[in-house]
Amino acid sequence: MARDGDLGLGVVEGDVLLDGVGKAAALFPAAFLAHGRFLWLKGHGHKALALSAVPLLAGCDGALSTLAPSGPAARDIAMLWWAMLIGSGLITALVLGLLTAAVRNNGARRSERGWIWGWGLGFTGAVLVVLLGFSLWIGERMLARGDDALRVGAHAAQWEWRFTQPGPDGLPVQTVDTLYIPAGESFDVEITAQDVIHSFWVPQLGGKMDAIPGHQNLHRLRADTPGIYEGLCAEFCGIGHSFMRFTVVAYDPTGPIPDMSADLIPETRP
Ligand SMILES: [Cu+2]
Repeated sequence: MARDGDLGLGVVEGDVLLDGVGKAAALFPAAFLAHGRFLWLKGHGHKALALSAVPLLAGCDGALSTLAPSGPAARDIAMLWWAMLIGSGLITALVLGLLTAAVRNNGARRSERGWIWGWGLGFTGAVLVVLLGFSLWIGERMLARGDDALRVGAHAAQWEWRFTQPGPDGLPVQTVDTLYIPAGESFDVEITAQDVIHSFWVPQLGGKMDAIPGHQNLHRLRADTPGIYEGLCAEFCGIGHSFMRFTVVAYDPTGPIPDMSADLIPETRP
């Protein structure tokens, strides 16, 4: 049987990479303009381009944005995302430069060997190795460490999330679609599912982790500050998939545990 987190590591990395590539393709170069890194560009055309970035960048903030991290795992993912955006931007610039040079070359022949082995294989391979190493390093940092961190449960079923966490008297209580955790402390989520594969995701706290029937994945997270964090199922799991939203309530651990009565699962319910 796979060790806890083994399967999840691959899931996290795959999602991080795919999300990064997709968002990089969608936002570059507009993101750089709006973040003021290439403000030497002058002229009305560039102003129009910068203005066009505004609606795109509106998606960079908000409760479900990976670019508004509120915990160490989410910060690592955001850092990887920015690294991939910058890297893909530089490679795009390189390819466009080579394309321009080829068009201006007027048919003069050059050695193909250096291009194929140097740029085609060497450069591409180096970029992929660096990105793979970076994503593995970040994925490793997200694994549960086997220490005495608080453990909570997340059980996915069509179409709700059932959470288990310490209640006001310290005993475990089950809630539906709301998870209560102390802010500023690392905690591990034991994630599993009842029927089909779902995926636990709180974008502001960390990456995605699959919820698999008959298997338990551990996911280490932390919320830096008290607040309300939005979560959702990130794996299409059937016709009610869009209903599988949930809330993470991070409370001040120096104060009382909040009242959970509105979210408790009735004992009469199967
Ligand atoms: Cu789903």
